[in-house]
Amino acid sequence: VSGTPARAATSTTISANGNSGGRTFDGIGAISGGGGNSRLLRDYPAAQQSQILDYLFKPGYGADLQMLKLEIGGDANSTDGSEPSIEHTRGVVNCNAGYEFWLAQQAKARNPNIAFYGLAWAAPGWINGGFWSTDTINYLISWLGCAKADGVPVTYLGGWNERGYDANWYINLRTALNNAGYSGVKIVADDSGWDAADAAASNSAFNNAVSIWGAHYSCQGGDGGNANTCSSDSAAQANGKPLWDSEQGSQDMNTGAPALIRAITRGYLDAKMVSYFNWPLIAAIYPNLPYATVGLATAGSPWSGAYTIGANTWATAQVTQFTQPGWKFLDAGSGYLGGSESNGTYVTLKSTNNSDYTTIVETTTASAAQSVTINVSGGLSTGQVHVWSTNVNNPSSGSSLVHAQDITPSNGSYTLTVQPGYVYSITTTTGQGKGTATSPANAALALPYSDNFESTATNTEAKYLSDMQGSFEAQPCADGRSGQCVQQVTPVIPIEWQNDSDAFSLIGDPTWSNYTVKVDVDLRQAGTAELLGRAGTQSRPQGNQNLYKFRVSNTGAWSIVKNYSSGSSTTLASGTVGALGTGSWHTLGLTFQGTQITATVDGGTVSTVNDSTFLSGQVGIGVVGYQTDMFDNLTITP
Ligand code: 147
Repeated sequence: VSGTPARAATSTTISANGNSGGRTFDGIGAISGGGGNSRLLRDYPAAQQSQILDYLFKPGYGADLQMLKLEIGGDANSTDGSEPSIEHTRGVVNCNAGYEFWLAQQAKARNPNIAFYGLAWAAPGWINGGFWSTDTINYLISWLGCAKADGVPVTYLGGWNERGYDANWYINLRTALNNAGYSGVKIVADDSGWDAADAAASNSAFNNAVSIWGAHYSCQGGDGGNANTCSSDSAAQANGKPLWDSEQGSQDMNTGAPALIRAITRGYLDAKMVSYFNWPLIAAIYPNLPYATVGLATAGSPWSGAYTIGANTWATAQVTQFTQPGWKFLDAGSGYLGGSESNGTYVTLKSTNNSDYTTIVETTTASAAQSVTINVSGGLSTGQVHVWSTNVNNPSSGSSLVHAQDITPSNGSYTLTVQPGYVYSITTTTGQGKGTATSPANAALALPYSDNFESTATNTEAKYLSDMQGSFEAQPCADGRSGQCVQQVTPVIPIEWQNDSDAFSLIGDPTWSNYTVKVDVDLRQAGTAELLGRAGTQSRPQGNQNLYKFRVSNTGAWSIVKNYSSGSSTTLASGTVGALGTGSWHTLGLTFQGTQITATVDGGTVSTVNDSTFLSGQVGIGVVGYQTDMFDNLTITP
């Protein structure tokens, strides 16, 4: 037999020595926020909602997250939506706002040890002095009060997502937290890069105020990239406080799994980072929004209950189900297979009982099988080890979180073979497991669909309605109408994180094609309201979306506008109807039939235009600016 002689397999000896030094592991988390990404999970049918939550949080079932970062909603778009603030107007606090506290309660019910971390992307516009102000500090303390009242113990608090730092603000935040009874809340700075840690070297007051240095996308590649290597800087490593990869990911739930596991192991090896937060937790968003398959799972179909658990869930489980926050990395048991990054990496962590340990080996960059020998010493258990594996390079449900083998060490030593493209967890612990719940089939939302908002509680969001900018919440109807309406309740432009747009909210199935959408509107101030139809692909920022807008103002001025995801727009028709005035109810309508678009006010046709650009899409309501207009009786009929 002739051919290429086989290369000698790489072999690596790992020293699992309980006496080795290393940093403390703080845990693996994910981010619900930055934002709007968990929105539709709230409206899932109870059975599937519970299954999805189990896959994310239930110990021994799925991702088994050890931490959860929550967006502190600021009424402005933070990527895939606008999360509601607890305080739309100064002094009026509603601790039931939005879905983050609900999500945290669900996480805590499944894992009482999960740790919570709050971070703001945007903030309400009543705040004086910009984000780095005393108003914001007081606002964050109000949010902590809501968290406490809602049974969500918050351990970590950040500043402003990816907007750098103001050292004096963090110093003042520390003092204010202490004075308000939150001395146990640890400050993370600055959810951007490592500059804050560098500055702390020559600013002891700042250094004393901060407990953790959290930087974003410290592993190469970031948004859609590979994360082959990670970095922090020497000042951050010399500082002594924990270093966190406080946001990383932005990867498809399946193809992102190799980068996810690399960021965890190489985050420690290359950058001494002891925590990893995946962005985002879940893509519970409409499929026409950006990042619709990015997260640990997807849940974009609340009417059908369909969901998908991604390989990112199983890559996460390979760490979370085999460790606990507070365990220690063992530096002697952590490194590159065969001394080279191209073969893969391994980290070893020991339990707080100084006996159990887990070695995580990833071979995502390897091209051949390798041999790994583990020598156990320094008081660690020499008992049987259990080997679990996930094929992350070519994921399938059958090859995810598989209990592959059990090995009994001989004289504290054992050898196993690892295949390329995998993550292995080699552990003395038990209790791991893989959930078995399955998703129903996906289906479109059937028409006709309507909501008169009567069953929506005051200050909460209407079913399926997903805010993109501003905040739309149920309120008792005004101006002579009884019952519940939906009101745009963000009265002034927020302190934004992403660019401004009109305040608007989307609902429905992107596959809807020919339909009539109607909504009653009450202009509460002078200005223009919008009815949106055939809303399709959205790109960033949120105003860049393929859709048609029917705009009508209190003066009666109207227009039909075609808006593109590129950001450009064209007015298809415009004119004037009888003045709508303010403080009275009117009905706006849009009918799409093939290429014909008909706009109506109070049942009378205002205009018919022909346009063939967008042939299907969702509906939406909005205002041009931030008026607190009211909407009622949304109907979509085929
Ligand atoms: C992050 C934001 O913090 C998230 O809210 C979300 O918008 C996410 C989408 O990818 O983006 O910001 C990033 C900042 C830096 C990188 C990637 C995302 N990066 O350098 O690759």
